[in-house]
Amino acid sequence: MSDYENTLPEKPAATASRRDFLRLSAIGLAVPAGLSVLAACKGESAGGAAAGARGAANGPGTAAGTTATAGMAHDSDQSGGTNAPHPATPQDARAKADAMDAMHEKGIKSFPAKTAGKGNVLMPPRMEGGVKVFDVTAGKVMWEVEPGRSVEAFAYNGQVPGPQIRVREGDRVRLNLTNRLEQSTAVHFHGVELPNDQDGVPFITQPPIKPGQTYTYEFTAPNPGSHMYHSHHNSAEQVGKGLLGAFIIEPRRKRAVERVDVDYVLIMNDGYHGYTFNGKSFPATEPIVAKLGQKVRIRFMNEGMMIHPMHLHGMHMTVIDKDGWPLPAPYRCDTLNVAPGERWDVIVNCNNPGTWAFHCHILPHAESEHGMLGMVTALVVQK
Ligand SMILES: [Cu+2]
Repeated sequence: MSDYENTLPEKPAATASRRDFLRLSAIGLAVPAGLSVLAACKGESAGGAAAGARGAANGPGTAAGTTATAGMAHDSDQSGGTNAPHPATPQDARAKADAMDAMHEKGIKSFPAKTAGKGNVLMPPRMEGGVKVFDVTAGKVMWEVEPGRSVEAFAYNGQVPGPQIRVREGDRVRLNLTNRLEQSTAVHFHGVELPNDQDGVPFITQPPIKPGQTYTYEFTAPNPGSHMYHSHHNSAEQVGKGLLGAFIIEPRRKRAVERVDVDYVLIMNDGYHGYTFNGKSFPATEPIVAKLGQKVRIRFMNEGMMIHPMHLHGMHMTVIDKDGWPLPAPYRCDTLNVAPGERWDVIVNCNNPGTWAFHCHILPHAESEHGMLGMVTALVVQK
């Protein structure tokens, strides 16, 4: 990052162009240690990142603190909201624009913000007589969704989403679920074609797992693909609060299209914790990082209750799998609707360097007048 900071003017010029704003925004994006962010955002295509910049292009600068923002949020000028014709003087408008822009900039520059706890961490199995064993405990925790906002969560092994489980087609798999919640639960393997008695639905295929009990699931991993595991008991609350995770069955033989450099699981939720990717809301979401020329596979999984059209800037996605099943004819898109329960696997050929906004395109899931929020992350393509 410091390489790019050196190239910055001390203050953005009052007549800064939208292109300048984009360049500055990209510099504010930090990535995990050892990685650097490209500042080479290419102008007009990063529209989402520039949303806050549109009102700031003209006129002399007047510094405005965040205290000036109350009027915007609550419409105290009775103008009918930010979309209505605004009666304010040009000076007032400029001050308000600056205040709004400052909030947007602050959010973007804090990305990726540090929070306590990380979910969706790959869980190595314990081998027991040739069986891959996963010991999972469901319990209540406090979970930091974004800096300073901690919520009650139901978590597998203390993580939201629960640990990422990967096995291979044909593996013998055992999952021991211990219930430390104050309500019963059960685990359903979503998308996995199991014998009926392993399906995890209380009163249909098994008794509920009561508080304090441990219950064992065991099966041979069948159809490969991007699947999920989650509670199937009082699930609006239990899944909404975090009892969910990725359950990936690797195929015995990979297709050529599956040979990728980065394999990323992106789980969406929209319940008790707000709009989240892998248990975190922007700016605490995690950027996806690749090098120029690399191939990234993204496995979208929607564990929420709403659709989320995922939109990638700068490059298209090639959709290869739906619910773990290879598509007969992969197709390209830049916006992919992911409905509750669905999994979609896409490949991104990272041929366009820069920091690219990557977000749900139901706009209130991604942005407010205070800046970006919720279902926003970035795909960083490093030169
Ligand atoms: Cu959405």
